[in-house]
Amino acid sequence: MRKFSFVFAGLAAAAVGAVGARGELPSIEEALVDPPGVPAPIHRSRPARVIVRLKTEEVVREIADGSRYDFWTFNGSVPGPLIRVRLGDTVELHLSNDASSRMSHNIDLHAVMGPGGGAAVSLTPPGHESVFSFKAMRPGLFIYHCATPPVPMHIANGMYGLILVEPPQGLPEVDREYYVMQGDFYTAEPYHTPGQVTFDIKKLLAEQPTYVLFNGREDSLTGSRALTSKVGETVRLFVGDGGPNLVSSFHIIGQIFDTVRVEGGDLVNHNVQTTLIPAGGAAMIELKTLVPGTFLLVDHSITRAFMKGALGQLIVSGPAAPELYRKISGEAPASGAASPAADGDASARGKRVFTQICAACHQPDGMGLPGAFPPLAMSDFLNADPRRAVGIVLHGLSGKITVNSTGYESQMPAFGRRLGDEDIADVLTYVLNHFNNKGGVIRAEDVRAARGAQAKNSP
Ligand code: HEC
Ligand SMILES: [Cu+2]
Repeated sequence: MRKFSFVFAGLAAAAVGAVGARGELPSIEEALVDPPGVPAPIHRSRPARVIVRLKTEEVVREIADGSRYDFWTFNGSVPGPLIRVRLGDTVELHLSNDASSRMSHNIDLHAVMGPGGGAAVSLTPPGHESVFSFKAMRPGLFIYHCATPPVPMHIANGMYGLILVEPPQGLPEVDREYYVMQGDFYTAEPYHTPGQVTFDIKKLLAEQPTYVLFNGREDSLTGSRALTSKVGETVRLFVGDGGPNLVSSFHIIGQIFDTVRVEGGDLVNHNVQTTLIPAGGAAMIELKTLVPGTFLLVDHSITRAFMKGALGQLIVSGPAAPELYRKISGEAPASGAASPAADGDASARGKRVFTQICAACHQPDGMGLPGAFPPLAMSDFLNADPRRAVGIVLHGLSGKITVNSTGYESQMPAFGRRLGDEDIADVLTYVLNHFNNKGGVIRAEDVRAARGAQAKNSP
């Protein structure tokens, strides 16, 4: 971050030199970046005229692996880019609407003091542009969103983002900054239905979302797209909630927030486990990552995290810190000659994946729930063909199946993107060697091979 700031300070200085024809204020063109990225901190001692260009675009994108949705966006991403200005800046906002759009769009920024937060002067038909300016008169982290009727629909389709108004002295320096926004999505089709899925007004009215997501897509912040940090570094998260309906009980499993700028304003709280983020509100969160590992970002209205997609990862790398966190003893590794009893790591990982993911549906005791989730305990279906289970975890399962003489016709989501080969191998090995199942080993190679076979078969 330090290196970055230096470069940015140089650029800003160059731009400040170029005082525009408008007079007093020097003009700066804001360089926007895609989420979860954030523009570099501002190192300016004076206000400027900051030119921000946003373009509304209606784009078809994946909402989850294999499910596509027609998003309405600012600059093609959900959320739109984070805008970063300084207190006292005059922001000149250029809102263009792509010629291919079907809808008119506008923008309401909560950082604006003026009718509609700018919406009153920015309604823009497809192929047109509106320009207005406002002075950033209060510091803080603010939402922006489209406010074109029907407002809830424009927001539900992804039209929101954040604008940060830095105080003159800037924010405390940190090693990393990230940008995360929660939103709720309403599709006519059930969670994880493959193919094109469509907006559902009835679910919107009932405030019963199909998906609750960070950054507009399930798994937008997991695996290779996870947020990262190193042991000993400080991380700042700019977290917003676009809604349209749900508030977020934002939490990171295994972390404590050192500092929360509550609701994005001046109130500073410390040592916070879960912070409430209103729909149409935000929070600035700072934490120091002290222990290596994978930490899950969740809405702690936890059904949303494990069954509607509100799950991200912060992966912290670096040396173990046994003085802060270590295992002293635990249950014996999986029993049975065929189990990887020697590999305590694999067994622990298998159990962890089961607890964090599978238990939500199949229940902690593996017994399932009548009429909804089949048992993994003593499952004749599983034991008949353990390798088939690799494909089930990778790609999900739907349609009628019979487990221990009971029929189920439900849907299991795919975990092929969220879980790595080892995770899947270990969780299945764990399940096969617990809950009175028959034992057996699934190896990471088996999972890799199953992924490869799928890739060859799909068009
Ligand atoms: C969101 C709920 C959900 C989660 C989470 C989930 N499953 Fe399932 N699973 C189901 C449903 C529902 C079915 C039955 C699908 C059907 O009816 O076609 C199923 C079926 C199965 C089956 C085959 C049936 C049986 O009972 O043997 C296996 C094996 C299985 N799941 C393993 C797992 C594993 C391992 C995990 C964790 C990585 C997991 N599931 C996570 C919902 C879930
Ligand atoms: Cu709109």
